[in-house]
Amino acid sequence: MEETFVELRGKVIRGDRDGARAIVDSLLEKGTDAQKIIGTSLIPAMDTVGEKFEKNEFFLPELLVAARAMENCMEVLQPLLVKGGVKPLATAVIGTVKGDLHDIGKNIVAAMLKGAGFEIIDLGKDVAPEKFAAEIKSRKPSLVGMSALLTTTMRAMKDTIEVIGKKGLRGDVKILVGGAPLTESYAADIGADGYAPDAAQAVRKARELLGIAQ
Ligand code: B1M
Repeated sequence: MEETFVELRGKVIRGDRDGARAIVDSLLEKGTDAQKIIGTSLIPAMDTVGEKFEKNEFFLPELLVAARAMENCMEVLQPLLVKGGVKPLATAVIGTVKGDLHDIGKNIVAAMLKGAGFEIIDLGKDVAPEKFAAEIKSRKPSLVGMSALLTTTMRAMKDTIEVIGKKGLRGDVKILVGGAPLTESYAADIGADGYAPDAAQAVRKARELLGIAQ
């Protein structure tokens, strides 16, 4: 089994989308848990791709094909993170902030929150502060989730929180932030209510912020 996870990691790193998907399909047929596949193979593959990019061993095209291979796997895995038929615990608006096109992690967080019983309004990526504010006004969520993967776009979270405040909506929602470059202290500095380093902890934090029993 370990060999299969290593093989899957390699296929995602090389951007072999069909090969990667075939392994995921066969792992699922054997009853392997979707979260285990994501955590053991797909996320480590993306970390390796990021490291190679930093070392100039990979360039943007390699980053893109690896991301497409991961997305091709997530197409079948994501629905499995979501259990249907439960009455929503609360509504959450979620998006990747302005200027940032990374959405793989945000999609996992959204799927896990959905799986935990949240109704999710996913605004996608490159979401302007005004869009977050408009959605809070019209959809009245209890939680807003923001994701950023670039050090240059972390600042957009602060801008978004400020715009939400200026529109008089800050008291209506709890704000949860996450993404690889973020830290607990950065989240506190920009006035977010909570930070989570990964999807499982995002669910835990979301429930905690809204006072929903764990
Ligand atoms: Co880009 N990229 N990228 N990239 N990319 C990174 C982030 C980078 C770290 C790579 C590197 O240099 N090592 C680097 C950022 C450096 C920095 O800012 N410090 C980088 C760069 C530089 C860039 C470009 C600028 C490259 C260029 O054009 N020269 C460019 C920017 C485009 C833009 O956004 N404007 C760019 C583009 C891209 C692609 C489009 C090719 C592609 C994204 C495709 C997509 O998302 N649809 C891409 C990819 C794939 C990556 C890496 C390799 C992988 C990201 C990923 O999907 N990880 C990444 C390196 C890395 O992260 N190791 C890299 C897997 C994912 C499951 O993890 O997103 O961290 P992650 O999500 C986690 C947690 O962070 C957390 O939970 C998730 C699940 O556990 N989390 C939350 C995330 N959101 C949360 C929200 C929460 C709570 C938790 O609450 C609401």
